Amino acid sequence: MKTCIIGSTLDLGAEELGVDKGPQAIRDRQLIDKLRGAGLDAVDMGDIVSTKRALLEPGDPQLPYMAEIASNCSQIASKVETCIKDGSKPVVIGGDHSVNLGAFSGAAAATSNAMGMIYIDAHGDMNTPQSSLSHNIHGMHLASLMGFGPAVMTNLYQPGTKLAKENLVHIAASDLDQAEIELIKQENLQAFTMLDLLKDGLGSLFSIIDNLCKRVDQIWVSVDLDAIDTVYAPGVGIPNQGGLTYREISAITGYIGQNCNVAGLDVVEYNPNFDQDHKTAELAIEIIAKILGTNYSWYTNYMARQR
Ligand SMILES: [Mn+2]
Repeated sequence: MKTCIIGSTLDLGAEELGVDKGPQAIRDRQLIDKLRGAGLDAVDMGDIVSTKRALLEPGDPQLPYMAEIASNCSQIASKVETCIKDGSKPVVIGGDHSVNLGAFSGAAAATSNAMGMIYIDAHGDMNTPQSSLSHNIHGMHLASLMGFGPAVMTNLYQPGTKLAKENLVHIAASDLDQAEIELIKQENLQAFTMLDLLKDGLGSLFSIIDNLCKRVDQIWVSVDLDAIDTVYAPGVGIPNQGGLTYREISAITGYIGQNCNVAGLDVVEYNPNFDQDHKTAELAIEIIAKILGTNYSWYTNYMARQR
């Protein structure tokens, strides 16, 4: 299967932390070789480089650095659209989570059919400039893909809503803001929280994933590494002490890869400054390979080296 790797150094949607170094740090763990070893025909398309924060004016305090974020996201969208139209699966590596605005917009543009999204994140990313306390754009873009937010976001790349709200499944939320809780309730959005996972188990989640994957033609998967417990994924901006275990994230991503028609994915918020022994980067590679339908794991990687 052809796979194109698209990096983005965008960090302007978050606090200045180091996620701009994410794509290169993941490449440095032999990303391309490992994906090829798993049977994927991976091609590195390079990075979409964002202008450094120090060289920019923040602009509108409600939407800081929006112009540069929109520019980077539009370039991501264009590459993602081309990649899908070429019969390949794009993998967008962030950068902060606002890269998902570009990635999903490009994926939606590549197909006239309904595109669903499975969104794995400790946070909702469903604020608007009015409701956001931090005003960081990486906390707003998911709402904007569903049409809630300022026109500069909702009409990015192409005018109009990119994601029908019934085609979202949000997984692993533990830290939702009040405005996000209200939006989920009011719009009847599907959110399977950490509490739901503890209460109902993975079986219930898999039924929800099955329903979505049967209903739409293709699925985009977005993985914020901060959904994963800090024991397994320390290399993120917001460490999560109650996040998904290795067993859970590998089961969920494996299930998606085996049971859904995945159009592409993004893996975001990797911060090499906080990683320990590269374990978050290695996990990111495993997540990518699993969502693309391979059985990649430490074990299969080890066995491949024995041949
Ligand atoms: Mn996020």
